[in-house]
Amino acid sequence: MTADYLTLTEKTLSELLPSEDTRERSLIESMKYSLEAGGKRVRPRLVFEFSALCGGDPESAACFACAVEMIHTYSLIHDDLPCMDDDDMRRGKPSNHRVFGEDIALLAGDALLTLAFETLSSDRAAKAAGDRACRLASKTLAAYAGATGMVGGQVIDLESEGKSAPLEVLREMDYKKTACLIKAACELGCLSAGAGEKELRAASLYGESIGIAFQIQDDILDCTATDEELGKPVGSDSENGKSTYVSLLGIEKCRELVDELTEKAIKALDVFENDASSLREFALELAQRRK
Ligand code: GRG
Repeated sequence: MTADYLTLTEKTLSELLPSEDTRERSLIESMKYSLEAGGKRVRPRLVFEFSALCGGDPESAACFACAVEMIHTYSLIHDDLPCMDDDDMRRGKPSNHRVFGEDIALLAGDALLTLAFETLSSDRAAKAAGDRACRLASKTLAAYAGATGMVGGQVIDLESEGKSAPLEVLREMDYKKTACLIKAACELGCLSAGAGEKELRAASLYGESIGIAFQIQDDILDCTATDEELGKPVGSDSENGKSTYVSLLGIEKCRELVDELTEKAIKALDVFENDASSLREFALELAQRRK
C-alpha cells in the first residue's frame, strides 16, 4: 500500500495542477513548488487506507486524497508568511514566499484552497466516487478546514502568542489546527468507499486521536529533534513565546499522552470487518516519527 498510494498521489496531483504554460506561470510554479517539496503525504495515505479498509478502490479515493493534501499545503504556505509564523525554511527548503515573494505565495495558497474544492466537484471525482460522496466530502472538508476547524485553530494560535495559554485552550487549538484536517482525511477515505455511519464514526475517532497525538509529537520534536531532521529550525515554539503541551506538561507526560491517544486510535479500528493492520501500524509509526 505505501508505495502504491505514494505513486498515485504524485501522479494525480500532477494531473490536477493547471499547466505552467500560461501567463500566470509564476503562480503555478509556486503551487507546484510546495506541493512537490517532499511532504510525508500523511493525509493522502489516511484517505487511501480508510478507503481500502471500507472496500473502495484507489481511483475513487485519489481526488479526495489530493484535495486534502492541497488544503494542507496551502495552510503551510500561509503559515510560513511573515504575517503568521514568518518561517524561512520548510521541509529543508526555502519557504514558498522566500522563493516566489509574499504576493505570489499568498495567491498560491489561495489557488490551492480553491483547487481542492474544484477537485472534489470535478467530473473525474464524481465518476470515480459518485455525486453523493463528492458532496459529502466537500461538506466535510470545508467544515474541518474552515473557521470552526483548521483556520479557527490558527486564529487561537496567533492570539495566544506571548501568553501562557491554559491546557484547555491548547487542547482546542491543537484539535482545530492539526487534528481536524487529519480527521477529515480519515472520513473522506470512508466516504469515497460509500461506508456507513458506524465506520465513519470509528474513522473520525481514529483521526481525532492520531491528530492530537501528531501535534503533541510535533511539540516534542520541536524540543528534541535536530534542524536537519525537521527541515526547519527547531525551538521555534519557545522562541515565539508559545505554550505547548511540552511547556505545560513536560516531555515524559507528553510521551505518555501520545501512547494513550495512539492506543485509543487503534481500539477504534475494532469495528471494521476487514484487516486494519496497516492503519494500526501507521498509528504506531506516527507516534514514533522523528520528522
Ligand atoms: C490556514 C494559515 C492557516 C494555517 C492553518 C495547519 C496550520 C494552521 C498551520 C501549519 C503549521 C503547523 C505546525 C501546523 C500543525 C500541523 C502540522 C504538524 C503540520 C505539519 O504536517 P506534516 O508533518 O507536514 O504532515 P509535511 O511537511 O510532512 O507535509
